[in-house]
Amino acid sequence: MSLQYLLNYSQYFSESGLKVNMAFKAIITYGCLGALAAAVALNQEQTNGLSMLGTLAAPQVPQFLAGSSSATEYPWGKKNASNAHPYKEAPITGVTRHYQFVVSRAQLAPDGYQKNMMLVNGQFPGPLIQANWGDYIEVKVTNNIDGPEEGTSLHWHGLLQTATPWYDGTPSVQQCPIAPKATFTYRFRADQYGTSWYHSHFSAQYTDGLFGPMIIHGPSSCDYDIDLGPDYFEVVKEKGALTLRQVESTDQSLWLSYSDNNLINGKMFFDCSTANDKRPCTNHAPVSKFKFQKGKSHRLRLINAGAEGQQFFSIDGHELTVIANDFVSIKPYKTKTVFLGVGQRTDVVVQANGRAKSAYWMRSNISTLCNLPHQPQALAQVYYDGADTASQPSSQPWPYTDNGQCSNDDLALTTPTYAISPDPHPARTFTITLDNIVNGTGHREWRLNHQRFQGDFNNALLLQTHQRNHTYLPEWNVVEAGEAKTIRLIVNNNSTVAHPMHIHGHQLSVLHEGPGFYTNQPLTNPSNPQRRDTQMLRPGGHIVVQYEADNPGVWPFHCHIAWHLSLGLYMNIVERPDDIAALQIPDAVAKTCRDWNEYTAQTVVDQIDSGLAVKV
Ligand SMILES: *[C@@H]1O[C@H](CO)[C@@H](O)[C@H](O)[C@H]1NC(C)=O
Ligand SMILES: *[C@@H]1O[C@H](CO)[C@@H](O)[C@H](O)[C@H]1NC(C)=O
Ligand SMILES: *[C@@H]1O[C@H](CO)[C@@H](O)[C@H](O)[C@H]1NC(C)=O
Ligand SMILES: *[C@@H]1O[C@H](CO)[C@@H](O)[C@H](O)[C@H]1NC(C)=O
Ligand SMILES: *[C@@H]1O[C@H](CO)[C@@H](O)[C@H](O)[C@H]1NC(C)=O
Ligand SMILES: CC(=O)N[C@H]1CO[C@H](CO)[C@@H](O)[C@@H]1O
Ligand SMILES: [Cu+2]
Repeated sequence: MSLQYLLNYSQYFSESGLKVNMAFKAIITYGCLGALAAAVALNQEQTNGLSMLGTLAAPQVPQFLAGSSSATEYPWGKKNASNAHPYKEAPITGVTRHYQFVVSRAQLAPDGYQKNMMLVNGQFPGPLIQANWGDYIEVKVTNNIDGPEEGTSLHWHGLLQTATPWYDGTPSVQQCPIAPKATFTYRFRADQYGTSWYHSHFSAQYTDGLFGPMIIHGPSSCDYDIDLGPDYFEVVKEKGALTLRQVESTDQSLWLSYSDNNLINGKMFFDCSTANDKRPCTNHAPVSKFKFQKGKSHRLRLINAGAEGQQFFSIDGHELTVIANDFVSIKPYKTKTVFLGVGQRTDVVVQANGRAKSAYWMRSNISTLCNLPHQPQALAQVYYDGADTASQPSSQPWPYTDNGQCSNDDLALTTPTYAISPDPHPARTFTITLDNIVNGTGHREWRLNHQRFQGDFNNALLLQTHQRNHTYLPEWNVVEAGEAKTIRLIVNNNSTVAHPMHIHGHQLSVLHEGPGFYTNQPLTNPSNPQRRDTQMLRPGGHIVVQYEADNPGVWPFHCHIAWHLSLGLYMNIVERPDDIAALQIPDAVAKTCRDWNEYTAQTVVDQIDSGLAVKV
């Protein structure tokens, strides 16, 4: 670690009001990276339950699934990444992919430190959902969470849910939580193609491991030989969630939340000497391993599934060709490092042109200028065919300096392969301030549009709007866009922290981003701007995003950092209420509310956060 690095790090803490000496904690944890010696390692079941992800035995992903056409012909025929509208021209395949998910508690030690987790089918990360573009996906979710019981709800990140806005999976918005012992079946179209993930949208659950990858096979802007499948990073808090005392405190050093480790595909090691309780811990958890075939090109599907943590991803000695951001195919460009905020995905193709039979480190570093990690560095090992997979790589990282902007790659670099020109005169423009205040009773609040969000699990906004009932409590933070055809959001960040802003039900055309509040600067690539479902908002900066209101529903727009979401950084946008009233919503959706109301009539549910992220 260079001196420069350390100085920047300290400076960040001073700016956010933290004690500078906290920066030195990171140095201690860094020491443990040197201790990556071969030693008694935990087995796969102890670290990841029934998942094989992160091992050399993890199955490769095919280019598409058989079922709707012959095995040699693409199910999407001659549609490609530049000639077919990516949201409106999904092929009609007539195929449904069925999944059965049982959600339950478990104890695993992904990085050596035993954690109470919540899993799908006993796997961490959860099972891979795969479909071809245009297929339907049907997921039957059974809530077996017990000891104690809890509700649950799954969100299919980035999918548009066109014509099925009730299956988006946000409790208090499109449904009530799935009650303990109850089952709810989601059925929605694979309406876009590329890489994404699903995760619980109920309180603490996704930070406890309740998430998994979702791959939708479709055209690609670049050919490749081998699909290595999902490549996750996520941060974990080993030392337990924030206490209520911490949340209520106005002392930032108590209130800001540290992450404790950073994992790739659910694996990393941990320095047990930093643990502060007596749960079982070993320093020798294995890291993820990947196979490369010399001379072949490999597609990696990067997913930032973290609770916080903007990440820099790289592979020593290998360049990355970026081919997609979120569900959007882009014109390929080369880079050594790619930046992902929480909730974002980037697909890269890597040419295996390293030395035969050699090994390299794959790295995902949390930006220490933009986040508060105790241990920012995640490592994984890449082995060429014939390499000794018991040996450690000795490769060196690309030189890299974090500029501390906490922003995605320059918008001018990222051009979608299918151009969509947003209307220069949107019907509605909402200018929204994002800020962070201490309220009248001394509580910390994260706010969008001057309001902290707090959901009501016993009510679903889509269902009440369907009844033409537009009486919304202020804390539900509802913005009514009426029948407007295009919606522009200008978000000014009046806080010193970066936020990955995510929308449901749409892709955002990102028309501008930068430092300071927006002052009508000319738009970037106005005829074909970058589109994505999650866009970084810099500290003190702004984003200008726009979408076509072609999807009647109640759509969340929120920061994807779990601790911020938990303290209210969230709003709902009601889109085309007249069309919502005409929707034919299956009764199973309203039944989630009847079941939840019945359950909560007998049990007191302790909902002390916004309901949507971290239980504090
Ligand atoms: C997509 O197909 C069109 C023909 O419809 C062709 O001109 C174009 O080069 C193709 N683009 C890609 C990225 O394959
Ligand atoms: C990741 O961290 C390592 C160790 O601090 C550093 O050498 C490397 O340059 C970093 N890479 C990126 C892309 O941030
Ligand atoms: C401040 O926030 C807390 C926690 O959200 C809430 O319980 C309290 O009512 C708020 N106080 C005011 C004055 O809004
Ligand atoms: C409308 O919704 C509000 C909030 O959920 C509820 O309190 C009220 O009873 C509803 N009104 C009618 C007429 O159902
Ligand atoms: C931003 O926050 C500062 C206090 O930190 C406040 O004085 C200012 O009015 C805020 N600006 C906006 C646009 O809300
Ligand atoms: C975080 C940030 O940039 N805050 C600034 C927001 O704007 C006000 C003026 O309206 C400045 O005083 C803050 O420093
Ligand atoms: Cu945030």
